[in-house]
Amino acid sequence: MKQTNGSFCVSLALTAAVLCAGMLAGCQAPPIGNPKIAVNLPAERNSPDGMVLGKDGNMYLSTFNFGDKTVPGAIMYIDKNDKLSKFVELPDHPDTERTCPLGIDFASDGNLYVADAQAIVGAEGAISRLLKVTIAGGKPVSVETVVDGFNFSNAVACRGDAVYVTETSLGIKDDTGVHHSGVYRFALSELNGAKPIKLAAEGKDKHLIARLETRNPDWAVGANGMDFDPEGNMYVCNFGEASIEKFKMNAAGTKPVSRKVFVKGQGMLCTDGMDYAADGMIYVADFLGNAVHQICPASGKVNTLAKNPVSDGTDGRLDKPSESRLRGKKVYVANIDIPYDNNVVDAPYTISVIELTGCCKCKCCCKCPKPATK
Ligand SMILES: [Ca+2]
Ligand SMILES: [Ca+2]
Repeated sequence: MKQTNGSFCVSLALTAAVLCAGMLAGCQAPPIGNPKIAVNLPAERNSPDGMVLGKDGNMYLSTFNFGDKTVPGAIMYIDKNDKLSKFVELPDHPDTERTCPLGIDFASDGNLYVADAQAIVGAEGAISRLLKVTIAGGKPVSVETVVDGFNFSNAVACRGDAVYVTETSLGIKDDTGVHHSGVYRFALSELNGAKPIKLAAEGKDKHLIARLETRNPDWAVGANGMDFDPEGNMYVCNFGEASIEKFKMNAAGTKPVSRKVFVKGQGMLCTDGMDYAADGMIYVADFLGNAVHQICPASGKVNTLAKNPVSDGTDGRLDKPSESRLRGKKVYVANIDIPYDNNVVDAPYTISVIELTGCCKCKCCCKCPKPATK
């Protein structure tokens, strides 16, 4: 954004120097789309991230507080009327006395699995975790650590009898400028709170089923958002490459049999949280671009639904979005609003919503016109 704004200012200066001077805000690109505020978060829950639509119709949401570790990480839920309630608080990590929940998903056992990414607040060592929230009768009954030893657990996606977790850094030292990350797969039957799996370091663990490489000197951030399509293909965001990689899996879903870069760039500056949604489209949050994109799985065409200069979140403006998930015709966007990429953590703290109008699919998928937003 800096370069874009800078060049725009230079061209303005050549033709209208007086007008440009002192009007830096006027040099910013105009917003795309018109997101609104779906939920105003309480100030202490100022870092929202992972979301998943429950079978009960509620949108479940992970939250923590980047700057105040005394606020417990928690899973909240947004009901059909966009009312926010607490589902469960998460137990602190014994070393850091905090939890930093990012990706979440429900598995076929009915329980909720949560990535506790200690690394996002700068915790050192492989102490990030996978937590299991056991649910009975729709209520949380316990929270346990089931996998320990991630460098940076991030997205969680469940399919069949397994939980898949992206590892944003494998902790492999590489002097060639390549950042290594990957995807772990755990069978539900392996996950036991009484005896958590302890991952082997540097990508040597047997649960690692895919490796990704990122070559971005500014953003050495690898595997991030992840989801599956109805056929069982696995899509993984490669954050620093601004790409999504598609993995065709074997019949059992235990490992990929082929892979390709499915989409890259096209206005995306990075790929963060991702949803292969019920309308057959992919939604991806672009933290660096401060945008939300819709991608057609058939063509790989990127349609930017919303984008605005980094903001405080007023009126639903995007404020460092990290996840976007569809419910009905609405795309819910978590504005994680953490102090990276020149962002200022600032009130309000919000979940934005983008209302889709018309058909959700693009021309390559059906006969409907290009999707529009209002
Ligand atoms: Ca904000
Ligand atoms: Ca902000």
